[in-house]
Amino acid sequence: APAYGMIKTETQGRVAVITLNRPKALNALCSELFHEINDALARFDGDDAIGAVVLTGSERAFAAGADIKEMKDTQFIDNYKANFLGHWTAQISQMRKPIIAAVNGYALGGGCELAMMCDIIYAGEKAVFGQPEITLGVIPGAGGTQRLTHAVGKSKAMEMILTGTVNLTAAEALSSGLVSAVFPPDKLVDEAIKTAAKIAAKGAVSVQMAKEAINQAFELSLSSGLHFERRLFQSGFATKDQKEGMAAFAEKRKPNFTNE
Ligand code: CO8
Repeated sequence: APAYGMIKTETQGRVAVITLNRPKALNALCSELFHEINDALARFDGDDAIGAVVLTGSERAFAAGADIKEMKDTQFIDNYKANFLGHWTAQISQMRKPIIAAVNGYALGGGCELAMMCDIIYAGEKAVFGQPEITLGVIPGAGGTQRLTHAVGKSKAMEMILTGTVNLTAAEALSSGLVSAVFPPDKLVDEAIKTAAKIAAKGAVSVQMAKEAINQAFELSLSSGLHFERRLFQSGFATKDQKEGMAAFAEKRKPNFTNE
């Protein structure tokens, strides 16, 4: 593995764990940090030995947003030409393998957006989700106005983003559907790894198809989405994993998926 300075990576069986490790700035997302996240994500997405990824931070902060000090003096023309934020988010948006965000502490601004780019979010009991960009004179720039609205509905998203100070606790994030489970802070990452391991033990092709189909629910009409799902479902019968999974059920044994 490459020598990273701002993240740590490890693998546990078929699960890869990426830990943001810029504690002095509460994991504020600077170019260097994002470059490392993207590099690790690309590496794990291309590694057949990995079936799912867990992305986490520290107990104090998942990430306190984009690095305000780094971007404060940048100009429109440079951000526009470099497609600022677009180039940061391309890799994570095109990941074929599932990513679970394990969020302890602050997930603010770009930190909340980074969590929402993941496929599943688990929260520690003290997690805080918020979009404070308006207090800095700007708006969310990496999906906050879109993904948060899908997750928690218009009124709550408006309240959070327009005030910049109405945040969600872990319990509120759970009841609004932004996260799917809440755990004690010290158990959070292990629980995320457990779920990731469960997913990584399934047939990788069906996992990838399922993720692709669910994501189309945000893009397509119902009939087009159902059509997309049905075609993928039908093509599943071209895989060895389908034959193996159904044979194993009929023979009352555990399937041995080969990801083909
Ligand atoms: N950028 C740069 N440095 C930061 C950031 C940040 N976003 N957040 C915290 N830090 C630094 C602080 O400056 C401080 O550094 P130093 O010790 O050198 O002064 C250190 O981290 C510790 O922070 P605090 O002393 O402030 O710690 P507190 O416990 O008092 O407060 C808070 C914690 C509430 C999280 C506070 O730090 C805070 O409000 N941070 C800023 C939160 C924010 O406004 N985030 C939004 C940023 S804008 C954004 O994200 C745009 C979207 C871009 C998309 C990104 C792509 C995915």
